[in-house]
Amino acid sequence: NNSQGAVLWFTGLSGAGKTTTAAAVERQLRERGRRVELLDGDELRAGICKGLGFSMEDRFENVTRIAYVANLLARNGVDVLVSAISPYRAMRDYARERIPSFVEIYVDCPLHVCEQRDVKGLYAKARAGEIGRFTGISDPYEAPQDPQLTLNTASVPLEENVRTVLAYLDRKHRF
Ligand code: GGZ
Repeated sequence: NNSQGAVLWFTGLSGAGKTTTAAAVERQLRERGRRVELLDGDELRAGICKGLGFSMEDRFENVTRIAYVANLLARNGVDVLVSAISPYRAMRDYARERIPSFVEIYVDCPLHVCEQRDVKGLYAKARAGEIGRFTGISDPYEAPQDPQLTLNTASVPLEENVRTVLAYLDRKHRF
């Protein structure tokens, strides 16, 4: 169906490369003339998800709001790239059930690599106990069991992962 946009749902640990990969895919889709929106969990937490913390309930609420907006956009023909840890299987199942064009993309990167990167210094703070409930350290991450795509960002270059996503869309959504 061409009128429905795809929702590419990037899930994975903090620092795994969800936003970097999604942003690179976004650029490629724009170049192909598609209308695209990137919904980034971390950014939306300053906007429509303001005030939410990192308890299980708040993370569910966060993902519920993101899924709602993603679905609105997708049904109007916009491709949506979601970048959110979305650590629980149940919350991703919730999004999948509501979004017909949902594509689960597991951004797979070993914890120790994310921790070495520690782009924002959050892992160090989590290890020091300065941030509680930090995903992968003191809070769970349930890896997808049957994602449409798995992108390994520790061993595969960004460009190759982008090509994998685009090839998938060509195959399944006839972009
Ligand atoms: C996980 C946290 C936490 C805790 C702050 N646990 O890598 P980042 O920094 O830029 O993105 C992470 C972001 C997580 O927001 P999400 O909306 O993606 O999470 S969820 O889907 O679970 O609702 C991280 C930062 O916020 N961050 N504290 N305790 N990540």
